[in-house]
Amino acid sequence: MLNKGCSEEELFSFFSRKKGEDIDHSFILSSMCTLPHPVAVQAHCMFMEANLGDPGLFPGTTSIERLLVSRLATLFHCPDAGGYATSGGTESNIQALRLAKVLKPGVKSPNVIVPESAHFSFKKACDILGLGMRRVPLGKDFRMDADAAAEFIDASSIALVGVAGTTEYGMVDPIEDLARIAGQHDIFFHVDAAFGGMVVPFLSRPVPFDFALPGVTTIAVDPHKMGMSTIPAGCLLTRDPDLLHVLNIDTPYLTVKQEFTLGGTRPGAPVAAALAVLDYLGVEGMKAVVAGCMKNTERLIAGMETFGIRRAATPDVNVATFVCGKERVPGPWKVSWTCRKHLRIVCMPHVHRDRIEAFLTDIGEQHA
Ligand code: 0PR
Repeated sequence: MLNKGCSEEELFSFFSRKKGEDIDHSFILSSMCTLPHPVAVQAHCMFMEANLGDPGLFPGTTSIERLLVSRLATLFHCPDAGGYATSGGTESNIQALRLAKVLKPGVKSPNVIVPESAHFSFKKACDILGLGMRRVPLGKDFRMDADAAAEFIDASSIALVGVAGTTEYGMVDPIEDLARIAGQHDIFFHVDAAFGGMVVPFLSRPVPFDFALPGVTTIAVDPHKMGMSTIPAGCLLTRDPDLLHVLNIDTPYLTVKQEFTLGGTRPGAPVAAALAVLDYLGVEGMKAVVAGCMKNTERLIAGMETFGIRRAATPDVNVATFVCGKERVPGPWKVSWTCRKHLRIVCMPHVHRDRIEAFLTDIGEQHA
């Protein structure tokens, strides 16, 4: 630490330099985060000091968290669902599996069944919770094979996981079939809709993935991805409004005497930001954003295919993947590569149509 503090000018010229070293968003094609919506930024700034970890001190912010849960619960066809704002998909997935474990105390060597495409946060969750992880292969369409999933379930299985909007290929698993299987086996069924939860409900032809399906126990959804909130904003929803209370531990000196959250001190700012975007845009506004992202995804796929670069999958959400060598992608663009070595591009709201065209032009020149 500096012995004598520095001037504001020095401080902020240093920060400006450092910010300048970050990648310009107009070249970021690999991220599932995006530039926050202006109303999210404004709301975030209003609630900078709000700590949801001690709700009695911030009753207004706490009611915003409840509103956020209720908006998402309604969107997911279960207005009375419970839930809370998490730091993102990782925390939501950890907490969902923690719930599943606590609900089945007698099981020796418990295991969970996840698709091969599950996000790496499930590996973290299983490590922390001491759970075995059984990875179900994907079908040719990059979706979890529901019949194979059923085969993996045994007496030690405490949870089944499906993904709505996979990280790498943007697929929605056959959630309807998985929900039925979960119901037949009376097993906890968690849907990781961290990405797809803010996309699928706004598609012109939404596929079923939420509480409308009776077998779904919990859903993870991240406003800090397609919800255009500030970071960190996630949400875990439970069909049973009281389910989270099984995780309660005593917090004697706080304004509430028990808590079920993973974090202690929790930021109110991104929660206000998440609600701001939903209320400002409404369903119509979100549909327009999602339609734009899907159109750009389709244009990107069509454009790449004119250069003979084949799609790896036809995605359900705005993630495009290609059979393409690394040498074909020009320098300034930040793209990513899947485990199967496919080029992966996420058409987030900051990836405007002109950026897609600029990328295609660059690829085309490389190709010529
Ligand atoms: N579930 C799914 C389906 C996800 O795609 C992700 C993250 C998570 C859970 C975990 O969410 P948190 O990272 O919020 O805890 N998916 C992206 C990924 O790992 C996150 C990301 C975002 C990565 C921006 C890079 C980046 O620049 O690829």
